[in-house]
Amino acid sequence: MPANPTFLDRLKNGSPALAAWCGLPDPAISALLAREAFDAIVLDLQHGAIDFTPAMNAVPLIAAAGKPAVVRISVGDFAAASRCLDAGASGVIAPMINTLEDARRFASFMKFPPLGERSWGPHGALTVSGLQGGDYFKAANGLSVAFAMVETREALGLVDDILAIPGIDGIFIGPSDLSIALSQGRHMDPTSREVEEALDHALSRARAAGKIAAVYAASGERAAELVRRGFHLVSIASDVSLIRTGAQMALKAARA
Ligand code: 3PY
Ligand code: MG
Repeated sequence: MPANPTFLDRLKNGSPALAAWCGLPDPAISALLAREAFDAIVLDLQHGAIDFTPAMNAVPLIAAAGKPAVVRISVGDFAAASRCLDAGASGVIAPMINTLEDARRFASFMKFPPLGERSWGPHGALTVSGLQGGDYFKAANGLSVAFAMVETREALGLVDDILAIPGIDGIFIGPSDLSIALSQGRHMDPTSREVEEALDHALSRARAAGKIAAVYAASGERAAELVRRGFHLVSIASDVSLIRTGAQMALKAARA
């Protein structure tokens, strides 16, 4: 690995990365989790209660802890992907990528020409990266990791073609939505047999394409299992569930 590895180098060549998953609206929460031993912090703008401005305020706080910030944008809000990068995010996760057109549009907002069509304005990113404009421009496409979410039957069917798009660095699998899709709306079970098979398939296709395979895990135990299977990046639980689990454990101990 290079002496100053980018987030992409780290994911490709380092040990599997574990990310915290944050949706609570105060940037202090993601800043606090960034000081724990997580390798990255995800800010969830799709389902989290955190809005765009506090999420962008969290990015430099996460960077100050030496950790990459990764933002999950809302469905189809590809223009927000460029703004997250402008603020200094190291990666963006785009949910519900169901067509090649979705994937191409997402990639185009993530990468500067000639790869994509990102426009210039990296105000926070210059501070976070410590680079001057011209140097940032040269490095930027390698500094911003584009994750296309695979969480529907359509995306699973197109996984090789999504992975083949030059500006897409990897896939991020959403096992809950995938379970709803694969069961045709019959259940939500992120560890169902069909989901497990789909996870193995998508993981092996990403590895064959030389791209990143990332996935959401509801618990530390599930994250350990997914790391063992070979995922490069696994996000764990959420800030909400970490608070609830901590509270339940403390109360259980106090009442024992
Ligand atoms: C899913 O499991 O569907 C996700 O999007 C992960 O949060
Ligand atoms: Mg989902």
